[in-house]
Amino acid sequence: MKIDIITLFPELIETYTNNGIIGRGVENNLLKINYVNLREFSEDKHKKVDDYPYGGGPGMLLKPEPLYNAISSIKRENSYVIYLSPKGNLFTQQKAAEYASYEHIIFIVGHYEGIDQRIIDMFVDEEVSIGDYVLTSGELPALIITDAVARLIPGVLGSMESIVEESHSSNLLEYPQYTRPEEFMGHKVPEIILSGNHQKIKAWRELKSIELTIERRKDKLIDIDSKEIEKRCEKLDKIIKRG
Ligand code: 4HQ
Repeated sequence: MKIDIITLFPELIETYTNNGIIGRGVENNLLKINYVNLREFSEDKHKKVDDYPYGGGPGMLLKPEPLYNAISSIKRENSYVIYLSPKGNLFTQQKAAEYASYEHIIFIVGHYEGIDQRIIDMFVDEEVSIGDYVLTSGELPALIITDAVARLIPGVLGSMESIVEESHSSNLLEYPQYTRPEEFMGHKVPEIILSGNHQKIKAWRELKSIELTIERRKDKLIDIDSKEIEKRCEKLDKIIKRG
């Protein structure tokens, strides 16, 4: 997979993708991340890339011509063009999995008040938002999506980091985890975790995941019959309490 990021501040994001797990994935040729400096595509002698909005209003917009030139320089038959904006479709793990199968993703990173609508209408396949808050620019959203997508590319996560996301628990929040020492400032690790009984530990973890999801994120469970959840909890409870 190749990811192109059209931005005014390539150096701002390069540091992140050159390091850590993503950096290793790039080094191992599992994905390619390329930066396109929008300023280099300005036709203006002052390298101007922004202008005032027609009709008035606050802030500046990115002009269409440099964006068109930048997109044209990299767009291929199989490119998927994403514009980051709070108006977009909400980015989720499901979307990350979908994007991970694409051959080429182009991110258009806006600044100021955004970009000329005609670029969105003519060249953008999807407007995507990372959440309901307003940022100063699209660099962080592009990085966040790149990060979530990259870790799903086979081989990017090493055996140390890789977690097999079991289909039945993928919609649940993660269970609590503990490491040494057994007792920390008077607080003990739950006994069952130390029991060595893997079946019981597995059941306890799933039960904790379900409880936590009901407590914090009921919205993740709307597609599941609450009777089914109840039955599952009873079954897990029986395993945990078995003699
Ligand atoms: N932006 N999810 C870029 C966002 C945003 C978001 C605000 C996008 C500023 C220029 N992007 N514009 N939330 O807050 O993706």
